[in-house]
Order: sequence, then C-alpha cells, then structure tokens
Amino acid sequence: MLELKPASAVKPLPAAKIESAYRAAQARFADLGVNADRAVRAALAVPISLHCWQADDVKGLETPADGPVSGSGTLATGNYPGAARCGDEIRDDFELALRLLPGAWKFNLHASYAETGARRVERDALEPRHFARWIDWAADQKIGLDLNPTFFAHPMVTDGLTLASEKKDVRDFWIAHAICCRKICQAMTRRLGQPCVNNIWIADGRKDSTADRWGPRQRLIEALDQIFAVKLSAGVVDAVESKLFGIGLEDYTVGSNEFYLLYAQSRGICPTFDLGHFHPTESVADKLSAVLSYVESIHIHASRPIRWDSDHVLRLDDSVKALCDEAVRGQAVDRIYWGTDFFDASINRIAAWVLGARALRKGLLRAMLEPWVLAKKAEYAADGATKLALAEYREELPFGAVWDYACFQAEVPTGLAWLAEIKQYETEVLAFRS
Ligand code: RNT
Ligand code: ZN
Repeated sequence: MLELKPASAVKPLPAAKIESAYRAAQARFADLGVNADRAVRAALAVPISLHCWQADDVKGLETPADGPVSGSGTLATGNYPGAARCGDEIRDDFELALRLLPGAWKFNLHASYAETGARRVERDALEPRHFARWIDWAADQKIGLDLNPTFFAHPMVTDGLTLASEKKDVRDFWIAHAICCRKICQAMTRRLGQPCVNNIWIADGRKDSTADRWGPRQRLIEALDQIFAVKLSAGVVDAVESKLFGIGLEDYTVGSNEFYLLYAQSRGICPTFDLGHFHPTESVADKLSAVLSYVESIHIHASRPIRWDSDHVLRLDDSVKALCDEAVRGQAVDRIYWGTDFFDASINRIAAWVLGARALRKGLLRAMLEPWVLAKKAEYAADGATKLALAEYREELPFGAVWDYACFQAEVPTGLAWLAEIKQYETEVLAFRS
C-alpha cells in the first residue's frame, strides 16, 4: 500500500482538536433541535455484523474431498496478496479490524468456515463442536456470531439447484445442512447471549427461457417448511435472502423478493434485504416502512452494487444514507439485524472490511443527527422549499466532527489513521502469506 503524504494527513487528530471541533458541531446540531451526544451514544450501540468472507474471498475452510468445486453462486475478483488462509489468520485479521472500528460488532460466519481438523465433515453432518474455536474466540472478543448455511461451491449443487431441486436426495441433503446450521446458531446464541441470525441464501435459478417457474418455488416452500419445523431456542433468528438474478442464472431466481417476502411474513421469520439484490432504481430504504408494518424484524446485508456485481465494498453512498435515515425516522433501528456483505479481492481485504463497516456506522450516526422534526414540519406545512433546503443543508453540517468524536470516544483511530495501522500489518504480517 502506498505511503500517504504528508504524514499529518493520516495521523490521529489530537484530542483537544477533536473535542473543540465537536463542541462547535454539537452547538450547530443543537440549533436544529438535535442532541449530538445522544446520537453518538445511540450510533455506537447498534450491533453490526461483519461478514467473515471478505477475509479470504469466500474460499472457506473445508477440507476438500472431491477436489475443487466451482463457485456456483459467488465470485470474488482480484488477487491482491495477503488473503487469510486459515481460521487463525481470519481471526487475527478481524482482531485488527475490531481495533479500528468504533461501536458494537458481531461476526458473520458461513458454514463453510467450520473447523473440522484434517477430517472432512460433510455439510449435512456439521455440529456446534465444529465451530467451537469460533465460539470460544467470539466469547473472548465479547462479540456475537451469526451464521449462513453454505449452499454453493459444492457437488450437491445440481443443475444450479439446491433446496429447489427436483431430486429428493439433493433437497434432503440441503435441508439437513440448513437444520445443522440452525442448531449451531442455537449453540452460538446460548453461549454468547446474543441473537444469532441464520441466513438462508441459495443461488437456485435458471440461465435462460425458464420453462418451469412453478415447480422449483413449490419445492422451495416445502423444503423451507421442513427446515423451520425444528423448534429451537428464542435467540435463533431465521432469515431468508432474496436476489434479483445471479451470474449464469439471469432468467429466473427461485428465491425472488416477492417469494421470500411473503414466505417470511407468512411464517413469522425475517426477510433479508441485500442492497445489491434489487433493480438499480429500487430503494431498500423505501421498503422499511412497508415491510416493517407486517414483519417483526428484517435483516440487512449492506453491500454496494456496480452493474452486474452486487458485492462491492460498502461506502456511505445515497442508498446507505437513505436506508439509515428511514430506520432512524421509523424508530426501527432495533428491529433491524444489521450486517455487511461484500467481497473485494483486488484491494487490501482488512481495509475493505474497515472502510465498509465504518461507512455503515457513519450512515447510522448521520441519520441520528438528522433534523427530521423540522423536515417533517415543513412537509406537513406543504413548504417543499424549506424541506428541500433542509435536506441540502445536511450536507453542510459538521458531521465529520461528530464522527471523529465518536471514534475518539470509542478509542479507535480518527480520519485516515486506521489506514496506517493496516499498512503496517500488511508489511509485518500479510506480506508473509503466499
Ligand atoms: C449472494 C448473497 C449472499 C452471499 C453470502 C456469501 O449474492 O448476497 O449473502 O454474498 O452468502
Ligand atoms: Zn447478501
């Protein structure tokens, strides 16, 4: 990574400067009726679950039995050096990220990150003990865990189908896998005392001119019902993630948004919205007030789509800003399980994590600093100009000073100082991974 000059640009800000800038900012927000102290506290308290798969380009830790299996659903591009090669390296990398991230964090695993030693354990036979090292580590780090059954990169993905396959043995295998994962979640939530989201995403679909759209969906409903028929303790949060299309499966996705939304609502479980899984002009932010009128909670995979890719590193872009605004306006922050989902193998992977995770936390803080009461008043007074002016004025407000203060309070680097620590780790640790 490049050395940024002048060095002062990447140094942590001195405490006195952070505090005086914050006092000035606090007064500006107070003039608009916003309590900055409260916003900082609230934004830092929201648990955000960071996905493990950015560490190693979604490779996972399984002991291969049948040789390499192509991705069947996910694709990380790039070959930046330093990817983690084992569970310990992922944990080391994440511990560094945690030192650079303000607030409450969780870690989101995939079943393919089970640690089974030299022995291959099939996905339909996974048990909590295969995650013992993750669970002990999470307890140590005082963070919660989430889990995703892994329905890709496996020979039992047949003709692009898993839970929706017409072959009973294929369906049964994946149903068993998902049930194993739910039980592992139960062990995680019991030990860590935090909810554990069990998020089901399958790539199942067709590339072209789909003849049967009905059969796979009917089979998926039955498979999901079997999976969720197993009753588990309260902290297990079942979630289902929709997608518009996948690469090579452009014509038909079995688990579309309508499919999973209605499934989730009818079964009392949680829909997952991945920001990269919708039409480019469709707004996930707009869905919150609609969907949360009918379901208890939703699960977010914060991601950033670019053209056909749904998983670029998250930034504080308009969709993240709007999503966070809507969550805060609707007092729905606590009804959302916040998570990230991106993978970029072309840049330093820990930097990707930290940048994306900080962006989401910033979105929450920015939303909590919104002079929303004023905007709402203007709206109901049919004063569109004032409303628009307020929205534009937000861009001028000293948000950065409040964010610096939040980082300072949380004892993590301000500004770009986090980059310097990652650079050092790159030279001292990552450079020795081949
Ligand atoms: C894929 C989905 C899914 C995956 C992870 C690895 O489009 O977003 O969430 O990214 O399960
Ligand atoms: Zn996702």
